[in-house]
Amino acid sequence: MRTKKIVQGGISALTMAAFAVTMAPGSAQAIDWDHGPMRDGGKAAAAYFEESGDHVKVCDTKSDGKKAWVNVFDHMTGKFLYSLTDTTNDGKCSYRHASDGGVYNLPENHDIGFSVSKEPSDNSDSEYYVYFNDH
Ligand SMILES: [Ca+2]
Ligand SMILES: [Ca+2]
Repeated sequence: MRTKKIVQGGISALTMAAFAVTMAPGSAQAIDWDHGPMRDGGKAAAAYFEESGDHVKVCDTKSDGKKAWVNVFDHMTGKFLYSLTDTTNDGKCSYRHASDGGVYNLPENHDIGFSVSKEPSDNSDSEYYVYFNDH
């Protein structure tokens, strides 16, 4: 038991060190997220939404060999807009912004739906979130 505890402590310190290193470059983007983390039931994915600029972020939060996946919908029309995925649980995330144009420029004053899951072949834990995009 005693040995096991020491090993766990070592792993956790390493994880925290890796987290601190990856936080530094990310903070330069300084997006103030309105919503999130939006998680699937198994906590394998975490998605975020910032209405001003239509920023969407998804992070893989479980090393299970499956991608973190968010599908974005116009909840008022039911129209599917786009998918965003993050492949590995490495502290880095995937982003989309209104400045990417097209479907990534989300409709203003519409409810926006976010379906958060693992890759579609295994989305049994998917969760759905809706936010009104009014700024
Ligand atoms: Ca994963
Ligand atoms: Ca990642």
